[in-house]
Amino acid sequence: MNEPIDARRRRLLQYSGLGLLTLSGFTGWLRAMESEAMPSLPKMAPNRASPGFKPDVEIELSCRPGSLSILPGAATRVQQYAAHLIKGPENTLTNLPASYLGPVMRLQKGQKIRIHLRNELDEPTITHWHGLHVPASMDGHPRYAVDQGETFVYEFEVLNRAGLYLYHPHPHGATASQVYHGLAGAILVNDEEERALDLPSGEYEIPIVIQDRSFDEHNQLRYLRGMHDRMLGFYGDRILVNGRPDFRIDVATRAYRLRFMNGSTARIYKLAWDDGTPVTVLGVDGGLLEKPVNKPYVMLAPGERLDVWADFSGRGVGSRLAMRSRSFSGVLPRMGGHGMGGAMMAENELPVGSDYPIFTAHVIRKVGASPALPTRLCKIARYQTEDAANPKQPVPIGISEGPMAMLLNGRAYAYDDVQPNERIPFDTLQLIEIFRPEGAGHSGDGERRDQQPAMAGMGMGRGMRGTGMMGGMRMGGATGMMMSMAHPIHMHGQAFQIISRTIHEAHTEAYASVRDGFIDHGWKDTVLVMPGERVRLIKPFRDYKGIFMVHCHNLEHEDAGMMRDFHIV
Ligand SMILES: [Cu+2]
Repeated sequence: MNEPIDARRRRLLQYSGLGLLTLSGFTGWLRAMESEAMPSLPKMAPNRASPGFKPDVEIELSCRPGSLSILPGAATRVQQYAAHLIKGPENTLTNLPASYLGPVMRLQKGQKIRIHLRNELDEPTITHWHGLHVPASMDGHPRYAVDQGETFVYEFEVLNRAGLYLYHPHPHGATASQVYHGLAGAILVNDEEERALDLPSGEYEIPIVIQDRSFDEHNQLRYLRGMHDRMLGFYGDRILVNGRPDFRIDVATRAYRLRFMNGSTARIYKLAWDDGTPVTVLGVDGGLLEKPVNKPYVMLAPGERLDVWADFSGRGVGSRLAMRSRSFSGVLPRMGGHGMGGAMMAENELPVGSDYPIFTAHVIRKVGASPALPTRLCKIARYQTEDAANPKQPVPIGISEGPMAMLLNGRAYAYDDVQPNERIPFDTLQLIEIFRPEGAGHSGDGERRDQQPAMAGMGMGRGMRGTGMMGGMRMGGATGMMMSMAHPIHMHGQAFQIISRTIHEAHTEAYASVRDGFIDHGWKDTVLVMPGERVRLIKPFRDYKGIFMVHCHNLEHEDAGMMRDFHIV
C-alpha cells in the first residue's frame, strides 16, 4: 500500500494539494495522468489518397498556430483549422466571422468526401468527425496521429442523415488542449428528408457553438492550473459563442433555425430563454426528431448538439431575447454541505450550474411573413430491448470515478487493450449499459463504504478498500464526500437510441434540477450520464469493422484515460 512513488508522482501530488487522497496508492489513475508516458505503437504511415476513390468534395484542411483578436487589446494566440475547397459545391465551406473556429462544412448525404489533413502544429494531431459514421481507419483514432509537416488523407462517404456534426482533434492525451486552443468546427449534413421540410435556411439558419475560455491579463488563453482542472474538467470564466465574447444575433420578426453545439471541453449548460418562452427543439445529435418538442430548458453537455426553432415573429422591433444557462446542481462532486466542485471553483466567476447569459437576440427588422413550425419532421423507428442481440447481457460501460480514477470499465485508456466484453460482433444491434459498478459513485454516507465490493475484474486496486475513497472520499476531516460527477459519454460509429435512465435514490434531489432537460427519443451519439444514473441504450454496429472509441466527452477526463476501444469483429 505504501509503495514507493517516484519523484514525478510526488510532484503531481504536491500540485494537487490532495496528497492525503493518495495514501492508498491510486497508481492506476496516476499512470493515466502520465499517459504521455504510455508506450506508443509503431508509427503508422499516414493514409494516402486512393486512385479508385472519386470524391464529390475535396478539401485541404490544415491545423496550425494562429493569432486573432477576441477581446479588446492584444490578439490571442490560438490553434486553428484552415480549409480550402479543391473540389465541390461552392457553399461547402463557410468561415465564421472573426472566429478561431474552423469553417462550417456543409455536406450532403451520399457525397464522397476526401480531406487532406495537414499538420502544421509542432505536436502530433489527428481529426475525428464527431457523429459521422465512417470506416475505422477514417475515424481519427489517436493511433493515426500525424507529426508536424505530415498529411493524412481521409476518404469516406457521408452515410449520416441530416444533422449537425463536428470535427475536432483526437490525439491521445492532447485532445482537450487542442480543442481548448481553438481546433474545432461544425459540419452541417443535409438530406432529402430535411429539404422537403423547407426549414429556415441561409441567413435564417445560425450555428451557435458554445465554449468557455479563460484569458490572462495579456489576453492569452489560460489552461490547466493544476490537478483540480484535470479531475473536474477545465472551466473558463468567459462564454464565447462562435469564438466571440458577448455574442449577439440581429434578427427579423420571423422564425430562425439555431444549430447549437457544446464545444466546451467540460462545461455543461442548461439552456433556456430568459423570458420563460419554451425552447422548441427540432433535433438532437443525430438529426431531426419525429416532431418538434417544447422544453422549459435543455441540458447540453460537451459534444452534444441541438436544433432549435426560434420564432421572433410575435416580437417588437427593438426587443431582446437572451438565452441563458440556468442554475442546476449535481454535476460536480459534493462534500458535506459544500460542493467540492463549488469550493474548487470559488475563484471562478462563472461557477458550473450558476445562472449566466449565453447570447442575446436583438430584433432589428420587421418582415411580413414567417414560415410555420412543421407539425411532423420525420419518422424514427424505435428500438426495443428485445431487438438487441443481447437483451439480457448488456455490453458494460462502467464509469469509475474517484479523485484518482477516471476510468471506463476499470481501465485507463491504452492502445491494443481491448477486453473480451469490449469486442462487439459485427452487424448486430447491441444493448449497452452505462453505470457505476456497484458501490462506486453513489454513497452518501459513511456506512455504505464498508459494503463496497472490491471492483474485482474491473481493474480497481483493492488498496482503496476501507479508505472510503471509491464512492465517497474523505477530505479535510469531512466525510461523505461524493466523488461522483456527470459524464457525457460519446460513442464513435453509428448513432444510438436511449432506452432508459434510472437514477439512484441518493441523487434524486440534484437530478430534479436537470431531468426535464433531456431529450431521449432521437438519435444520439453523446449521452449525459448524471451521478447515480444508469443509462441503457441500443446501438447498431453495421457497415464497418474495426476499432471505434468510447469515451467521456469531458475532454480533460478523456485525456486522463476515460476512454476505451470497442473492437467490432
Ligand atoms: Cu467524464
